[in-house]
Amino acid sequence: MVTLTIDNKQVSVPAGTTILDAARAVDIHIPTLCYLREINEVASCRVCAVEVEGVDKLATACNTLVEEGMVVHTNTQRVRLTRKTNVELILSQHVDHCVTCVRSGNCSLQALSKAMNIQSVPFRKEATERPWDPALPILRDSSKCIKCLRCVSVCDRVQSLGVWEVTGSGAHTTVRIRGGLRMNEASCALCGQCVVHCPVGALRERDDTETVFSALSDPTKEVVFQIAPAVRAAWGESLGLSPEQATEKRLAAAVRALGVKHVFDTTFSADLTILEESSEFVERLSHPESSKLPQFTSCCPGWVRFVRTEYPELAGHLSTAKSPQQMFGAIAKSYYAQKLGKSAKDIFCVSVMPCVAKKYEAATPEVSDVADQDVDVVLTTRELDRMLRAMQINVAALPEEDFDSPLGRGSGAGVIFGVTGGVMEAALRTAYWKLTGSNPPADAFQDIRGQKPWREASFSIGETTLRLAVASGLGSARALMDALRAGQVSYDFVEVMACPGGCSGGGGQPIHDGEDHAAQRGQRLYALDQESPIRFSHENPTIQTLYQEYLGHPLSETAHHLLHTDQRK
Ligand code: HC0
Ligand code: SF4
Repeated sequence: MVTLTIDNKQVSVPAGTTILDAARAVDIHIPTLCYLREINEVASCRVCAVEVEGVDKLATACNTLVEEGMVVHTNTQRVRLTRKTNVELILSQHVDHCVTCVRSGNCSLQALSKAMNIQSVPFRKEATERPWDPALPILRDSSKCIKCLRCVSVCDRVQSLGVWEVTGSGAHTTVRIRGGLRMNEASCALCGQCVVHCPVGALRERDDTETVFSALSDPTKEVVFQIAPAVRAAWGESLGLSPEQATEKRLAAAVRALGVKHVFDTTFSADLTILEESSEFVERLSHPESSKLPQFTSCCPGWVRFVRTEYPELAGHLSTAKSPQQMFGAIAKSYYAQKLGKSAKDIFCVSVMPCVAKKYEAATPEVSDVADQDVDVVLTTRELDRMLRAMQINVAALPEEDFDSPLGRGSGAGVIFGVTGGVMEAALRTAYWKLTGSNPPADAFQDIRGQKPWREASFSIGETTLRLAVASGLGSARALMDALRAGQVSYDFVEVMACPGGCSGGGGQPIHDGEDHAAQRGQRLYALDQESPIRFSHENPTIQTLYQEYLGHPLSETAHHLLHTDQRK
């Protein structure tokens, strides 16, 4: 242990601790801006400056390690003025259009400026905002970039894609797409991790809320909403609701309060995905000579994009099952349209997703089979928040309501799609039933749970032993794929989600700067699964009816037409 003094308090911490963490251990707050634990510890903003006795220059607390006998002051006049000057310098490089900025009220620079009582900025920068490339769901506004380098580090160190690079130095430092490419030319997975780690409004998702408001006021449209599993674990966070208030049923009521008549649940089509994907898996297992094993899950568009661009020779391992989002769109515009006595063009299908890449997926032609786009608009969890605010809805006061029928009912297996490992676990519950004719205990496969970025398990089902792997975060996915390609590992089934923690930690979820909420949200989904009266996708009565009335059986011709795609295209 190392003992030091911070603001006259004695503190003992393990060797290798930073001054920042040592201070936090005794409740002394040192502000930070660019810092992201274990991801970005470059001290580029110098907002965490502190004075160390006997050292001339101020130290940066986030990356200076403690030393025995060190005496640190975090709140002297010199420290305060230096921090203030550093923030003023950053502000002079940042176009502060706060009133129209999507991050206003949730911006670390705005909060610091207020905390440091900065009331004017000596220099002002001109706005150089670029127009959207409408093909892409992510926009970078370089006039708001504060060169904290978080996007560079997250994309490089967590996602292994290195889309961003730094050029120039000093006041001329710029962050740009590597090699000066445009975003659509870069190997971006569109995961949105750079967006959720940007402390300001320099990176954001395309805002599609007005398109949805227009559809809601169009009397010729039946607006059908689907809400993704992981949204229920996070939607209340930015609306100031406690977890007890932010229930699924209050979420259904909130969406209905926007004027939506058909409030459905992607958990329903997650069950449908499981029926198709586990049937495909059992099929591949029974023909190992001619089948591509391991089978890869295919519901995460960031992952699918990653496989196609980085490992195209392995794209045939992706399940042909479409994602729950796209299956929902196809069923809403065919089966459900018929039930309403309408045609596909009358249905306007909106999905609320914790994901930015889902906007791209919905616009991909090969996953739409009923209309030009089976899902018309994808909103992130953050955009849902904006719509509720724009409509002045007091969500906390809404009584709980049920989702609509029939596409509003899902099983606990469908709910856990939103947490890393959940798709695999849900698929195994149904694969077991398919292989043995009876259900396993619902929690039989829980060894695959956890937040370890790449984990393995094996389970015996009847005569068969299955070797499984789960990864979340594309850096872990790359390690797994490289090992697979080199023959160092061998699996039957692999689940990958592009975002660390799975959809719970998705790039469209509420932003809590520098904090990771994925694991906590995942626990809420597991709790909902436990409480669910149906724990198996194949026991969802709505799914059973859908097959009886419309699809026939899993992998039928109709199912192939509506629910599958060639992921190698
Ligand atoms: Fe998925 Fe996801 S990607 S797991 O398959 O949860 O269900 O489509 O909606 O939420 O985004 C499912 C699909 C989601 C989430 C996401 C989740
Ligand atoms: Fe990198 Fe994901 Fe951002 Fe694309 S969306 S630049 S892959 S972090």
